[in-house]
Amino acid sequence: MSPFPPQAPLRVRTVFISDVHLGFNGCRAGFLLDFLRRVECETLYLVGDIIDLWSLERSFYWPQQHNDVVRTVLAKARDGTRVVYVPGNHDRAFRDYDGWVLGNVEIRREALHQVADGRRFLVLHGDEFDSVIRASPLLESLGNGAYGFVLQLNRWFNDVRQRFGYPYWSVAAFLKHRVRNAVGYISNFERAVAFEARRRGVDGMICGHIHRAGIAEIEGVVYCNDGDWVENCTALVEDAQGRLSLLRWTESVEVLSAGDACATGVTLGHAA
Ligand SMILES: [Mn+2]
Repeated sequence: MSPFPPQAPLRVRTVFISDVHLGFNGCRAGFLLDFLRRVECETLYLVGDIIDLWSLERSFYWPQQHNDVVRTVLAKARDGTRVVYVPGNHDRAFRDYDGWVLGNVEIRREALHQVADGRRFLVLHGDEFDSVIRASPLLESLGNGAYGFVLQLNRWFNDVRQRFGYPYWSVAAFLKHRVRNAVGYISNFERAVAFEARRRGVDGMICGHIHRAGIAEIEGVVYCNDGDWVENCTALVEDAQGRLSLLRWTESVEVLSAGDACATGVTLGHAA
């Protein structure tokens, strides 16, 4: 059941969406178009994997609705909405344009967003944490004698980080921090994100990538994942007071998580 009147615009301060995968036939562009046409915001963050260049390379697929999504976003940018595009791994090529403004859309490798109540959130796609997460099951099976492996991983990981202009981050220290919790991929991802948020001295992190929407407070920082428009059709929105909520926008609208103070994370669907 929709908590909003059917035709009224939804007015929020900020909208975060990611993992739209335009150019991939799994994209739920119709629902997204409906959402974009109904929502009014000061700032729209596109948190990566907006255009699926990997899929387009395999086979070209670009229906009218996907074009309409692009046009709707560009129209918002033209009409005064600040649009910030933080590319992901499926649209990695756009990372080369860090700092550029194309069609009123700001392209950023990552962004810092201050919510209305003053808290600062780092906005990035989330594939930055893949290497750490893939390593963890290996590490668990290797047990204590795995230092050589960890150091090699550390070297490789930091080579990648350096390429993207990140400072050094000790994988070993991170693994030590989390290895006690033998938990699944999602939890590892959330913890990696939270660890990075603390390391960077921000109040929280807003990301996508794993196609699993959620808001959770993890060891003093707020983890927000805006989900995706392939399976879950979710958006993260900030209201005028700086509260962050998750919406699922399909034929109906559900508030999955209202206000980010909640300690219970909302999770949906599977990682992708
Ligand atoms: Mn991704």
